[in-house]
Amino acid sequence: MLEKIKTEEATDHDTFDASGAYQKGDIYQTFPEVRAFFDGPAGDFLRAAFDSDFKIFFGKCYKSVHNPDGPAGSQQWHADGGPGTCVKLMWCLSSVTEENGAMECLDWSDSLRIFEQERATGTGIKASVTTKNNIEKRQVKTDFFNEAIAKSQISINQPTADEGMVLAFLNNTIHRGGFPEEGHERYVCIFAVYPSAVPTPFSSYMENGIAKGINYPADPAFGDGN
Ligand SMILES: O=C(O)CCC(=O)C(=O)O
Ligand SMILES: [Fe+2]
Repeated sequence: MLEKIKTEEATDHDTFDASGAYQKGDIYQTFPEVRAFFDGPAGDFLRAAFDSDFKIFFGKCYKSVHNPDGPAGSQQWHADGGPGTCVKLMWCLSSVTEENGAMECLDWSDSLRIFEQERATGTGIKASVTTKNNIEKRQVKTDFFNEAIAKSQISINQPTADEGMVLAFLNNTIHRGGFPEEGHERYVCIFAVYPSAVPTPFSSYMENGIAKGINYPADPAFGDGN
């Protein structure tokens, strides 16, 4: 899949959009590799982890490159804030190294401790009351996470590996994308998946794709019956 993308990139200069997202088609519809991933090992893993069927809320592919302005967005400490059952799967198409921005992740127990501190200090509430927009609100939380992580002894996990590594993490684990150094780049697919009461609607994915629509599903039965 990475070879195909790189071949495309060599002739096309708009394979990825300004945010780094692949924009030459829905990745489920475009890449048989993505379908095989869920038909095979990812599907087996998810059914075992959830002890149920699974469904895909969204999937995308993106390329991370060095940003001279410094870490931004998901490269800052955050939790995704979706329902607690949401698992993120990151499928690393390229190798991931500290230099090219391997993701960093806290243990769940450390994430919970920091959320407890956040609640005790009223940081989230203060941010909602005193700030005007979501970017500022996010920054207040990021500052709080930065400080909480810096002053504690908690360990930061940063798995690195050759291409093909798959990371699974609870969407509310505190994490951040690594920051690619100059001249380094990283290609990954990211999927948000949920447990499902009905078998995975693969044919609907093939028909409609798995691009992100809304931020979070309002209903655990989203997509059922398609
Ligand atoms: O690009 C990264 O490593 C971070 C990804 C991330 O924050 C997410 O998928 O929720
Ligand atoms: Fe995230």
